Amino acid sequence: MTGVATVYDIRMARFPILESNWESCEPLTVGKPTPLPSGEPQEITVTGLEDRSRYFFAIRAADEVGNWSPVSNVATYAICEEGCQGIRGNFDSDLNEHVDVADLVKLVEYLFDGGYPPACQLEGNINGDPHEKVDISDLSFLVEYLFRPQGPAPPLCP
Ligand SMILES: [Ca+2]
Ligand SMILES: [Ca+2]
Repeated sequence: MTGVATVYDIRMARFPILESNWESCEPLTVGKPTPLPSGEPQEITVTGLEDRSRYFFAIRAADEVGNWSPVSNVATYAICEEGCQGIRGNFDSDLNEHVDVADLVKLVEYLFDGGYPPACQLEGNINGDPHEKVDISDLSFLVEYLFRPQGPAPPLCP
């Protein structure tokens, strides 16, 4: 909180970053800033991110004798260059555009367990409501589609 750190360790992952999975996150080295005094804004530009993906970023700092800070707050960023594809409902943004139980799991996590919205927001509005809301009516729509023979398919992407 005071002084100047000696070095940063900035990491990226496709999953939420925690102390426990820090070592499996990818270190960002290109353009990594040299620490400025505490409180000074700094930035790094990350390139080469893949479309239809959500990324997480966090940082740790160390002093001159190698005391590392805990993992920082975790920033997240989703890329959806191509937008919604095919029918809605590919909540987990899998590249095959399948709408299946994996999407149901992600939707339940998002609605009830602090999970993240889909990389492509429109994919989450599975029932295609005009307000583009993602809520429990999308959950019931998806359950009907997946488990009831007469359940209609999600509408096409706009
Ligand atoms: Ca999917
Ligand atoms: Ca909806």
